[in-house]
Amino acid sequence: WRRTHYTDEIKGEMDGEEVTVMGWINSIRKLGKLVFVILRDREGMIQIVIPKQKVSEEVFKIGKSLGREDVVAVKGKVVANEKAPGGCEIVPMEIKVLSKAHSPLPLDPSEKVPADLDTRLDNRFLDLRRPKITALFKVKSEMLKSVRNTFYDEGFIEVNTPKLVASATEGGTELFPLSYFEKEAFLSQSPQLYKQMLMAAGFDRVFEIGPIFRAEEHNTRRHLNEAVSIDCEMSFADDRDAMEILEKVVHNTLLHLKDHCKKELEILDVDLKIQDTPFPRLTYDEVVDIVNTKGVDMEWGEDLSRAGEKALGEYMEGFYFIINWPRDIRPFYTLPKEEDPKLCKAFDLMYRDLEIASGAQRNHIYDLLVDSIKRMGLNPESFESYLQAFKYGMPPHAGWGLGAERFMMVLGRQKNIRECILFPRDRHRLTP
Ligand code: ATP
Ligand code: AMO
Repeated sequence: WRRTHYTDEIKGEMDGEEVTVMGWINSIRKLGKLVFVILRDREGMIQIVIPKQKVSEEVFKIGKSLGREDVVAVKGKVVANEKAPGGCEIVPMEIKVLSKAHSPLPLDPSEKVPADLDTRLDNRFLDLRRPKITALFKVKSEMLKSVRNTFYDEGFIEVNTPKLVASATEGGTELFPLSYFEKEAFLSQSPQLYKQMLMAAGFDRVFEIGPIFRAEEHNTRRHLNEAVSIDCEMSFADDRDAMEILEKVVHNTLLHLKDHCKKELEILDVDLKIQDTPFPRLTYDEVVDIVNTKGVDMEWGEDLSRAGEKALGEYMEGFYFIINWPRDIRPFYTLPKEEDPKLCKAFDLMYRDLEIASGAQRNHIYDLLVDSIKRMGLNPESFESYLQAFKYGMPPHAGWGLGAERFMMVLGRQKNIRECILFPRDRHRLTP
């Protein structure tokens, strides 16, 4: 047996054609001499109608024995029928049960019975069968494809850097330690140091799409302990160049999804708005003003609090950048502004109240970088192999990291980041 069609490829015009479909029993209605089955596969659903008089005794017997979520192959004839959902159905010549499903089901993939998020995640493989959930991951796949395409079009090379590392990059508190033979090691929080070293290697423009691990203690709706980061780094470039690439990546993704994910966006009930570039740029000073005006206390030099982000989100629509950040609240690798060394060349990309990316022009001068590391209370010795790369010819460079799941929260209008990853890792969840 070989599958000839996905369910969504079968149309009324194919009346009389023989097809073979494979999938799950989404629902089943057994009337005396008639069995109605809705068969589901990745692309949709189709009705299989099994009338006792029109099929063999064997087929009718199998039809009667089917249960929800059994996996079956159906070989049959397409019948155009206005009463059938989608305008056509299949009358089977043969049915093969490929696997029986136990009952009762721990979760109802047919979406009739709602379940809470924990139950859904505990039974994620069943949850993922639901068309709304499948749709989100198809959109994620197209998002990643579009992001890659933009990078390739812009002359970036795709790279893979180590995930077992010896030091922190984004501040020391969020690391997962592990033992690496006789040494201590960590799971990588960010490809930061490696993507910069590849600038010293002369790779000019690199990108990486890979996992990052952060030991966030708290459960929030926008933090995961394992996430996917879309990272890039570019040489002979400054913060503005990096922001332009980020705008292109976002803008092209919106266009791509609008074009290639019509069905999925409809299932998700998302009406994507294509926002023109350039995106607005707010300075950090403006942000402090806005947040305070909205009644949330924020002193100059503080990071945005959650309340601050929310206040800002009420004020700003769509995507926007925050630029001109105070140097002291950004990582050591950020380049201070020459004209005002209290500030630095860092930026965040926001969508309303959600940070989806951060980046910066980097500090590429060895002595300044060592000073910065010390200034942050870190020990330059623990960055020795990274610092070496700045001694023998390091071009000026800039880059950013965009959280794939945060981006998906925006694109798929999801309120909880756990929805945007297949098997989330959070404070309490390590299985499945
Ligand atoms: P970055 O690492 O660049 O800061 P991020 O998106 O993780 O990126 P954070 O600054 O960590 O941003 O978080 C943004 C807001 O969320 C801040 O107000 C911070 O106080 C709050 N926050 C961060 N981590 C947690 C957490 N684990 N639990 C609750 N709130 C958090
Ligand atoms: P940052 O720490 O801001 O910057 O991370 C970049 C982006 O990654 C996403 N992100 C997360 N998503 C889900 N769960 C988390 N716990 C989590 N932590 C981060 C966010 C965030 O904006 N090295 C720099 C990037 C650079 O400058 O190139 C960095 O890691 O979307």
